[in-house]
Amino acid sequence: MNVAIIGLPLSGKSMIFDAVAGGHEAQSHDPTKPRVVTVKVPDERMEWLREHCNPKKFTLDSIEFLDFAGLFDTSPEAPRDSRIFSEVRASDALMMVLRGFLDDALPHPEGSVDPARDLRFIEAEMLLADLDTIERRIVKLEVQVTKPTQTQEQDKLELAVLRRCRDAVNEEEPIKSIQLKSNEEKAIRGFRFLTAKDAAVVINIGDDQQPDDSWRAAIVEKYAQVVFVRGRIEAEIAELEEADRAEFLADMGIDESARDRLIHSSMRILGRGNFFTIGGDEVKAWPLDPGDTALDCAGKIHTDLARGFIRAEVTHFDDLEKCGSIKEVKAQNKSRLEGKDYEVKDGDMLDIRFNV
Ligand SMILES: Nc1nc2c(ncn2[C@@H]2O[C@H](COP(=O)(O)OP(=O)(O)OP(=O)(O)O)[C@@H](O)[C@H]2O)c(=O)[nH]1
Ligand SMILES: [Mg+2]
Repeated sequence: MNVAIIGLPLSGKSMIFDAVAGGHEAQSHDPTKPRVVTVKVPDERMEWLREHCNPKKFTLDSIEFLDFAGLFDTSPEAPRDSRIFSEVRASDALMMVLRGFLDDALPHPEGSVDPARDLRFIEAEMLLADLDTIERRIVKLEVQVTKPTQTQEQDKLELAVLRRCRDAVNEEEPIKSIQLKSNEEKAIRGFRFLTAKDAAVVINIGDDQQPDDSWRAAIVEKYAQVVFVRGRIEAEIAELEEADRAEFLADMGIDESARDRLIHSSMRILGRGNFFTIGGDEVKAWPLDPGDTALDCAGKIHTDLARGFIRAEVTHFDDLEKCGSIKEVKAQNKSRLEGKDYEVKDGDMLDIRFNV
C-alpha cells in the first residue's frame, strides 16, 4: 500500500515526506523516480499487546510514501510530463500538499498564498490527465466493439463506463464521484485514474503560523481528511531520536506528532484498518481492507490457512483490554468462532483453525 505525496512546486512536499520518514533513510534516488520510504504504523493497541503478551517478535503494519518532484508546473509553456503522472497513477492514494506558509524570501509563484486555489489547479490538471486517457481509449473501443470478438461484451461495458467518466470529467467531477457497480468499477480499474483515488489534503504552514480555518473551510467539503502541518519544524522533530522527540513534542504542547497524524490520515483515506495475530512468540498487525472476510485474512497470513480454513476464533481487542488477559476473555466467553464469510473488524484478533 502506498501514498503518493503530490503538490505544486515548492509547496513543501519533500519537507512533509521528511516529517513522515523520520530518522529512516530514504532510498537514494534518480531524479525521474520518486523518493520512497516505508514507515511503521503507530498503534496504541499494539503497544498494549506488547506490554501484556511480552512477545519475542513484534511487527507493526507498514505503509509506503512516495515523494515526487516536478509534478505540476504552473507556467503555461511548461511541458506536461505524462511519465511522472504514470508513476503517480500506480499509487493507491494521494496526499496533496498545499502551500500555506508565508515566506517573503520565497514568493509563491502565483503571487499570493491561497491553498484552495492551488488545490483547484491540481484537480484541474488531474482531470485533464484522466480525460486524455479516457478519450484515447474511447476512440479505440468505438472501433473495437463493432467487431464480433470474444471480448465484445466486455468492451461494450467498458466503453459505456468510460463515456460516463468522460461526462463527469467534462463537468469537472472526479471519477470517484461516479456511482459504479462492482463490474463497472472492475472494467476501468486498470486505468488507475488519478481522480478515482482517495486523497488527503495537507496544508503546510509556517513555523509560527496558526492554522487558518477559512482555508480549511474552503476545502473540507470535498476532502474528509484536511490536516495542518508545520512541515519544516516537523521535519526537524522527525530527525530527533525517539526519546528526544517525545520530550520535544511535550514541551511544545503537541500531543501527536505530524508524523503520526499523517500516517493515521493515510490509513483512513485508504479505508484501511488492522487485525492482529498473537502466537508463535509473535504479535503482529496485519492490513485489513474494507470488506475483508475471515477467509481473506487467513490468506494474508498464509495461503495454507486459507486453503485449509475451518473456523476463525475471533476476540476483539477492546474485550481483551477490558478483561486484561486471554484467560479472563475465555472465562467471560468473549471469544467466538466465525466462519469464512465473517467480515473482520478493525481491532479483531484472529486465531485461524485450519487443516491441510
Ligand atoms: N518558511 C517555511 N518554508 C518552508 C516550509 N516548508 C518548506 N519550506 C521551504 O520551501 C522550499 C521548498 O520546500 P520543499 O519541501 O523542497 O518543496 P517541494 O514541494 O518538495 O519542492 P519541489 O520538489 O521542488 O517541487 C524550501 O526552501 C523550504 O525551506 C515551511 O513550513 N516554512
Ligand atoms: Mg521536493
